[in-house]
Amino acid sequence: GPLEEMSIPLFFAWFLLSSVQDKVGSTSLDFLKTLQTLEAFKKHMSDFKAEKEVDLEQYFEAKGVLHCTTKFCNYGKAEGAQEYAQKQAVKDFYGSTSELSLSALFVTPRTVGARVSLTEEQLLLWPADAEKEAESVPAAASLPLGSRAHITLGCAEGVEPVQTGLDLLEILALQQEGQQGELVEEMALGSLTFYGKGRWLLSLREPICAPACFSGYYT
Ligand code: ACK
Repeated sequence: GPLEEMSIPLFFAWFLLSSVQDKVGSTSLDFLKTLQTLEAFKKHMSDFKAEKEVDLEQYFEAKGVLHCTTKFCNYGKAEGAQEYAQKQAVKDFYGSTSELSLSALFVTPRTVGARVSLTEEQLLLWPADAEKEAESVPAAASLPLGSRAHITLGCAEGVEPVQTGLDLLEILALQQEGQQGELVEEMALGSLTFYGKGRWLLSLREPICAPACFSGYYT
């Protein structure tokens, strides 16, 4: 009935605890600030369809509370939403806190995000078809489970946050095809690689550990 349908959230996710929201947000801003000072970035600025200098801090807009989506349910209307909400692991872990490992930061002309490397236990909450559902990135179907796991840190004007995971999959698919990208620079935070078309990936030397609570988002 309608009451049962209403109990399925817009999406399930790990929500970063407030103590680390600011830390992750400022690490992301520092990265954008540094990136746009690099000559290598300036050289490829036209990928961002900016005529002169692009101010990445202005270019990307934050999208609310930082989280790592496991399943977009659209209140039960999305494919597989009911089945997901009824999974035993979802019930067991609902409301529990675990530590997300942020292993890379990435920037494209559409989004800025963090890659999340899930543990075996966290993968119990990962939908089996999350990577296959990324129709715009066909090669993603053969990537390991959990490859799409990310935190959206910002979106360009007119870009929906669902794009962040697709941008990450695109980069990982290139890596899988053997495209190593162009190692641009060793930064304090880690090594920066360019994959063409405005796609930049910073592999963090020390992953950022972010405690997060698994829950549903309703409003
Ligand atoms: O940044 P995100 O992971 O991308 O978090 C938001 C959240 O759900 C609420 O919109 C994600 N999202 C939206 N649509 C989809 C979709 N079709 N598949 C997977 N994730 C989605 C969005």
